[in-house]
Amino acid sequence: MKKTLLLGLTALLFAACTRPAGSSSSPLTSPSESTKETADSSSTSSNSTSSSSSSSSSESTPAPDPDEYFLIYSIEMKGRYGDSNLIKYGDYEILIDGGTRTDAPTVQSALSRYVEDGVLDMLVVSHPDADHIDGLEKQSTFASIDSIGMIVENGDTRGNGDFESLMDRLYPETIPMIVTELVDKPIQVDEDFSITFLNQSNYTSSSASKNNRSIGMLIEYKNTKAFFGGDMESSACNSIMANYPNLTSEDDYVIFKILHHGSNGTNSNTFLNYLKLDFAFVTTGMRLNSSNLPNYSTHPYLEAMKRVGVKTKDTYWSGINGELTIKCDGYSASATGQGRKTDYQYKHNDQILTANRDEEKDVTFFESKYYQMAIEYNNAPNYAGITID
Ligand SMILES: [Ca+2]
Repeated sequence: MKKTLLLGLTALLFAACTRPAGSSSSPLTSPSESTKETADSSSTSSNSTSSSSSSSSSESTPAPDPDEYFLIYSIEMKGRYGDSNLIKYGDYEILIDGGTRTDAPTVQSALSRYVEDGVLDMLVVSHPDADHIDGLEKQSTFASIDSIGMIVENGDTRGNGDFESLMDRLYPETIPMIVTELVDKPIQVDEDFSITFLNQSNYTSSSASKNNRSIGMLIEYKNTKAFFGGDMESSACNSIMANYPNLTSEDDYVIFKILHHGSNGTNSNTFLNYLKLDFAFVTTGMRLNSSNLPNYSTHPYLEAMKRVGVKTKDTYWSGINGELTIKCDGYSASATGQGRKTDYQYKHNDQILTANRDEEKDVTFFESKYYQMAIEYNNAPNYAGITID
């Protein structure tokens, strides 16, 4: 990526799109300061989930510094589908999407706990579908946020009027930017951490589906590249692959937010091969069937998750774990959950059982009873190498 432009351009961007309000939006203190508490609280339960995720680091890379990392919070969604993720690097936070209206209190809670300086440095709306933007249309969501450094939208006017008027009322000093103004101009938060908005042809296509106009972002930190693409479907994925033939390499540690809540119509083998992923997670509300059992024909679709599992068993879902904290030191990542807020049931030996929330706080998707049931009844591959006892 073009890291040469950066520091000066970033300063210009921030100066151009914001008028500072109250507290400063300037990045960064040391990430070790404000994230220490989370790191300490998560270190006691990372056990087996973190052990297998460092395989792709090359032998020549330096030993990771335990005080240097960034975090991704995959927020537990309760609404239909729903997508909201908060990224935190020191005092620099990026919120990507805000879930459904039902999810607004949960997103508000995450913002109040993790944006300790009251400055949300970047807010990205991947695309204005209800399950991504409605949670951002309630004033209460932003109760703890004094200012927003930067707002980025994809320019789609279908369904974002309420969001724009709320932002204009709450944060009139922050002028929303359209992603086409930002593509390929990395925002360098410090020498290690950068955000690049990726170019794809659908941003300017009025005939493209809303999903296919989703914003593509690459977050880079040391040896890690984390890809976020909202609800991108094949047209958008094809455009990304054409525009960035070498977006990642085998030497990178690649984190992937599974596209479109784990839709089966996207997350193709071609795209997964292209990304060379090492770690994956999906954000979507759990939609059980009428018997309170897993529904493998909705998000996240079993077939899509099976494709991801071929690439990495380090795959997580906040629907299983509850609010998920993904900690990445630049060379590998680990995940821990807070425990989900609702129950689901699963079938084993034709008995209906309730999955244990505490036991599933830190498990991978493939270790969960949700997936283990599919091994028994849907011939799903046993990626985790365990069986229901
Ligand atoms: Ca901040």
